[in-house]
Amino acid sequence: MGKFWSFLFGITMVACVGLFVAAPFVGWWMVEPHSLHASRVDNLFYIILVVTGIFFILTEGVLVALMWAYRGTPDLKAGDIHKGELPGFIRPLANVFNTPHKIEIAWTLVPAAILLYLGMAQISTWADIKYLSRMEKQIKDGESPIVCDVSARQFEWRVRYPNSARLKEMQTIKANAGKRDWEKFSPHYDDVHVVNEVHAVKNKPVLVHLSTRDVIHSFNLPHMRVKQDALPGKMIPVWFTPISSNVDKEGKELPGKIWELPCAELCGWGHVRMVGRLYVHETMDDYQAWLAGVEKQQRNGTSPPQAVAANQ
Ligand SMILES: [Cu+2]
Repeated sequence: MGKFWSFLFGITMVACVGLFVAAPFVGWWMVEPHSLHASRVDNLFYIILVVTGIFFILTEGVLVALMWAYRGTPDLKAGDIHKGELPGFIRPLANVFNTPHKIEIAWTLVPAAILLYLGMAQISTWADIKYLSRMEKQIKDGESPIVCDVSARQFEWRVRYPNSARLKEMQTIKANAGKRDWEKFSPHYDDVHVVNEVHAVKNKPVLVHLSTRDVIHSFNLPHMRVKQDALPGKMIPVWFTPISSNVDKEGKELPGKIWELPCAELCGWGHVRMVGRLYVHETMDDYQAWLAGVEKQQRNGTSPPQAVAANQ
């Protein structure tokens, strides 16, 4: 029985590490990144993974070794001093941190230093992804983002786009008007409404005005490394630039290129089926062709019933 616990903890540690090593090869890892800022988010993720991984192995290793060294033996009675030997690899550490006071200083200062580093390391990435003023700088002069309005509700994403005529108008406006433009482009009777579909163009910034009609939802585009909560009463700008497309000329998804938009906040009983799709068109012409198609459907009253409902 004495060896049982150190075996159990040892096997758990090896299994956890093994799972991380095997995950990328069996498709259990993160989805492929396809946006401009994705690699920066991934780098932060890997830094944290390495730090936590090293400390997980270190602390579990010490735990397992000590459980082994000081395992119970049948002749051990309560009050006996255990004859176990400190495992060799812990000895140098144990010689330095030989009082509870020193150990406590170490386990306070080391995590504090690491947390401080992680806090500092993410600042510029966070600012570039989340501060609206940075978005305006990232968009080149004379280029306007694809703008849409995503309003979440139990249990779907309702998306509103400016129609073709207004899109042309918007494309000529200086990009850094990003936020202010929205005042001008607030709901119009001829806007294009779709449900659970976000459309974008390769290498073109997308500016989503995110809101919710009921509870908190979370707008999550894993392939874009975008995740933002939609909060009641707030309109939150979200932006990203896709760097690859996933649909053909007809707007159909290429094989293996289904990019989902799941809700990442448990928002009620239908949460699991609250999944939209992201369609990134190769060119602006393809996007406009798609937009014109939906407009025509809406004019003729042949748009899908959901989209009609969204119009009301
Ligand atoms: Cu939701």
